[in-house]
Amino acid sequence: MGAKGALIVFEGGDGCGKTTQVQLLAERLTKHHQILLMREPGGTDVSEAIRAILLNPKLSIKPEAELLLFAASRAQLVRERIIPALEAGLFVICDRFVESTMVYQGIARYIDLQAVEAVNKLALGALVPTVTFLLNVPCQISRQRIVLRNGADLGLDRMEREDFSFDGTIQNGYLELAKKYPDRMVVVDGTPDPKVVSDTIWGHLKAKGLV
Ligand code: Z5A
Repeated sequence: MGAKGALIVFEGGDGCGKTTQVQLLAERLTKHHQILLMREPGGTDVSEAIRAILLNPKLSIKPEAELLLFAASRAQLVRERIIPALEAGLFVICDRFVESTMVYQGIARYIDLQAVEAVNKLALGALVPTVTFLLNVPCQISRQRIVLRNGADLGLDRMEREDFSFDGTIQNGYLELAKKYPDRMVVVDGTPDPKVVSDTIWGHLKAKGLV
């Protein structure tokens, strides 16, 4: 594909601190590189329209349809934004990516993982993330963070209303994936102060020669 930049992905359950870490990394990286921040699902007009469908609590979406909607959003994002940015030498930081689909649609929704991988591959083409950070936070702590952030009524979206979001399924699913793919995923303890987590991530990027 000839990309010159790097694709840095943040993964983890709801409230694990991805968005916080994306912002902190962006502040540091921007002193060294041109960057592009993306979130999934979203990031293009088409992908944001799909996001609105996917997170709408009024809709009941079948698991296979959900999988394909996430993949459609990603296929558009990859081709319209990510690949051109990488080819222009930018560092792209993405809040969620293919591992979210493996865990939420594959593990939590019980869709055959090989089918999920095949769909992910179609959405990605030849693109491979440079590094994926998994922010590991126990689900009780993530839930407390969401309660603190959203207030007692939670204001949950369609995915956050699912039992699996805060019962350990997602956290354990991610840890299983990280064991299976140690070359592409780096597990980071997401429980300390955000600045400490950010320093750990920076250390990994340094060790990989990316910063
Ligand atoms: N989904 C899927 O099923 N399949 C897919 O392929 C993809 C996604 C791509 C997207 O929701 C949903 O789509 C998601 C998975 C599914 N749903 N679920 N359930 P989203 O984008 O709206 O939400 P999210 O990705 O789950 O992010 P979030 O809820 O906003 O959480 P976060 O970004 O990980 O955390 P945060 O916003 O940085 O932090 C949460 C709070 O904790 C906030 O108040 C922070 O100030 C606080 N925080 C952060 N870090 C710390 C530390 N270190 N200590 C203490 N407090 C902290």
